[in-house]
Amino acid sequence: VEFISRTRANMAVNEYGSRPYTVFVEGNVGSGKTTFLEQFADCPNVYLAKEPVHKWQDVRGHNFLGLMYEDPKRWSFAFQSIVQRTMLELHQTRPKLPGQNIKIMERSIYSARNIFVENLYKDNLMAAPEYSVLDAWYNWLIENVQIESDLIIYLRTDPEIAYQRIKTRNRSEEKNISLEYIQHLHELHDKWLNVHITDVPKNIPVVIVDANQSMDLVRKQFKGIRDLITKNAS
Ligand code: DCP
Repeated sequence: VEFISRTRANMAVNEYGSRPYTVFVEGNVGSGKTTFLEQFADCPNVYLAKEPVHKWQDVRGHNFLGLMYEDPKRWSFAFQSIVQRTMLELHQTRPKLPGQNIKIMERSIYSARNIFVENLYKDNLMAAPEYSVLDAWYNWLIENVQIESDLIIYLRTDPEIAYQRIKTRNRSEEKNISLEYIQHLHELHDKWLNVHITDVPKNIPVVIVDANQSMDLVRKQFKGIRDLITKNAS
């Protein structure tokens, strides 16, 4: 685990009804975000805000995740519009139970925009006019809606390893995903969270986890992060 910076961000009182200590878990497709989140499933003080992939797979009967991978030029704009909206909803969601003073979110509106939308546009899979619509919405949202955030955890994997995991898990929509696509997503994650060429929103501290090892070993690193989150939130 490597600490890039560790300034304590704008903290509020952490009691039910007030702002929770908010963590975003970021990393490539197949980096292990779901496994990371699972370790907190039994923590009474943690509210898990999981990425709503199932919602993208069924929007009034339409599987937009599938459509996007089948024909990205036709569907990536519609798909990313849905993602942006559902991510915003997740940012607005408050812990459901008393005592949940920590909120851990899978991804954020920031990675939707800076990684996925950016990548689709750069790879000519999204047209410039469509990109500008999403960008205008995004800019308006981050200016006008308070996106609470205290820490980013970056599960960093080699693209080859993420690719292998995607193949192994065999999510039907992802069957034609290419290694090149995963490499591009990796480069954008790294620019954003590793070398900070792209701004990290509000200078949130970033913890980088080497998520290349087997999930058992990665889980061991998680313990340190778990302690860090608990300590920061108390
Ligand atoms: N996706 C996308 N655009 C976004 C967010 C996600 O195209 N803005 C796609 C990529 C994946 C699927 O949605 O095909 C789920 O992506 P994630 O990487 O967020 O989730 P995983 O389940 O792949 O994460 P992990 O394997 O790390 O648990």
